[in-house]
Amino acid sequence: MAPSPATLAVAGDSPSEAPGIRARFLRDVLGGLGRPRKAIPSLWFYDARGSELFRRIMELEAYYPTRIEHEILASHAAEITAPLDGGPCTVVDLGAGDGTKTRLLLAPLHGRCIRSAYAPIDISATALRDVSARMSSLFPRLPITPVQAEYFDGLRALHRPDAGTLLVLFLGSNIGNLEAPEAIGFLRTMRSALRPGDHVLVGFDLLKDLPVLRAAYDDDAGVTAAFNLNLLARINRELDGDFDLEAFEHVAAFDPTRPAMESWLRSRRRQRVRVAGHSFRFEVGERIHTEISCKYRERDIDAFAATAGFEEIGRFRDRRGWFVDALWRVGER
Ligand code: AVI
Repeated sequence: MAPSPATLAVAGDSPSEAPGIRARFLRDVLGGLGRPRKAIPSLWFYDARGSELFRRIMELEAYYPTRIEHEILASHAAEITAPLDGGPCTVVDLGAGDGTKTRLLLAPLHGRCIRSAYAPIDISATALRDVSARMSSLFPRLPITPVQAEYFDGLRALHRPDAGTLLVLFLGSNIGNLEAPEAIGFLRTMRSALRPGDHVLVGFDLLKDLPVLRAAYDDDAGVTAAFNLNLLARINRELDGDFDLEAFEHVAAFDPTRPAMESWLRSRRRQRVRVAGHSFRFEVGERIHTEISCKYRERDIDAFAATAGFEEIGRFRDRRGWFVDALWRVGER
């Protein structure tokens, strides 16, 4: 099971920051643990500790996607931003993180567009404040419009004449954390929230040798294992759970049918766990599905663009062909 597109943007929030988030977390956990094949959506990984662990994952030698996408953007920033030359434009970040990749694209636009602006969209005020502060120290004259909203509401809110053409960034192969039908739904909704002439840059992690994939999702230093197990710690803390973290282990495996790397938490023993007053039984070896990270073929990217109704205008790859950033345009209806 993967995060639902409608809720992707709540990933990093704490209950106190956005009312209703705890209720959604509780619903997902009770519903997910009550199913015959237990599953919890991966968007709940990203509390403060989970976000910190993900930052550490991105620095691991074994976790190649961040490094490689950075390389792609650094070497192709001028070509990626060329279609936006001229008129006013706004770079819109869906899931900005620390903005390290985004700034590679802002730099060429800043000098060339009549007026360029930056609009990170996030439901989390903290994430918005951090990324906005970082960008404004890098580009002191860049207008920054942080939008505190779910992704698509935020995109619609940006339809103002002064925003100009939008370049929407959905990087890091975040799309891969959605099952294919959900990814299509997500892209279609994004398409419907944009106007002709707007552009989208989407990162896709490509299918590659299994040892490379396995090492990326089950690193020797155990950071990915800690990231996965932190979900149980979050449930204990926020939903009054009593998971024994020692009694579960991280499992990552490749599913060739999707294809995707998948993560689970496997029970080391027969046990009962309570969450918010509800009891759940685990057999030895029983697993909770926590994440899918789809790996794509180039033809999958063609199909996504066509099905979601975008025109592809550029595809940017690293030297080894491990990762693609696809640049799409919204055509006239
Ligand atoms: C955020 N997302 C694209 C990462 C991925 O590769 O699926 C999350 C992650 N999970 C384990 N390692 C990294």
